[in-house]
Amino acid sequence: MKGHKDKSGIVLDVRNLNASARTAVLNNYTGESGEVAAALPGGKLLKWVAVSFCLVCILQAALNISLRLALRTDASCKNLTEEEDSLKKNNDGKHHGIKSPPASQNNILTRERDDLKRKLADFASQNNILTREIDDLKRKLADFVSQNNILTRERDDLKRKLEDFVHYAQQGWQYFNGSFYYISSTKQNWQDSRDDCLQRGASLAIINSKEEQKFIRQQQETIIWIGLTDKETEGVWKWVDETPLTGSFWYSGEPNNYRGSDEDCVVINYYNDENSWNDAVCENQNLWLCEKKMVI
Ligand code: MMA
Ligand code: CA
Repeated sequence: MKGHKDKSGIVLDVRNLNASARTAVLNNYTGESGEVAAALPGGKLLKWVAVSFCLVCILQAALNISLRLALRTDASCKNLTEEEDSLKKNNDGKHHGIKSPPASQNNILTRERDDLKRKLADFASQNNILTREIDDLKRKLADFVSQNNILTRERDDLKRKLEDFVHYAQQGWQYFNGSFYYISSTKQNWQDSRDDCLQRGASLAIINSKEEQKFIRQQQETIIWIGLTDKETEGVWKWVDETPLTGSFWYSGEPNNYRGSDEDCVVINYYNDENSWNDAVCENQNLWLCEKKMVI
């Protein structure tokens, strides 16, 4: 066999190569001295081919592994996404009623609905009770307000009465059985005396009982006008408050219109006697007795 031997001793047959390939091979295998190597370096080429082949194989293997891994990851990702979507749908359905719930879910909802219905009924009944209670309280409040108004009026009334008591007591009036009495320190005719008592918020004394008659006689030391007159109709005696005379304490022989004089006004004259009244001329000047009835 005719061929070229390279440094490793491998024989490279170039006879079957075409002209250009042969030239290339031979150029590659030119010696250090520039002359064409008698034996072509076929061993080195083979080595490179083998190495290249190995590299290609390794690359192929790496590619395979990468592709497999990529595919597997892609598949598992797809699985996970599907699973996630399914869970999402399920969850959305629960909350928004998009998806009809399973039977157990339906039972729970029915129970919840019934519970809420019962609670609503309870609330309605409780509401009725509270409404009645509110109405009751409103009525009670109105009663309290009205009672309060009555008590306020009573308090104000008592206040005024107390103020009256203080006022008359401080002015030196004497209190007896529901009335204050005052004997003047100056003398006037009957009409002026009457007017003076009115100005003091009182009237000339009106005597309605033995006790009152006795009390007045004990207070006086002289003749005093009282609130009895027959000025309007002779012989018809009337108190200044327009009430007629029922019980009287005329002194013996009175009233007498003494010797034809017009005696129309009454004085307590004979104060040592229980029957102490005398009819006298109204223009006479006398002390007078005012009475202020205190309504308790
Ligand atoms: C006085 C006078 C009269 C009374 C007689 C009684 C003198 O007049 O007070 O009114 O009736 O006394 O004697
Ligand atoms: Ca008389």
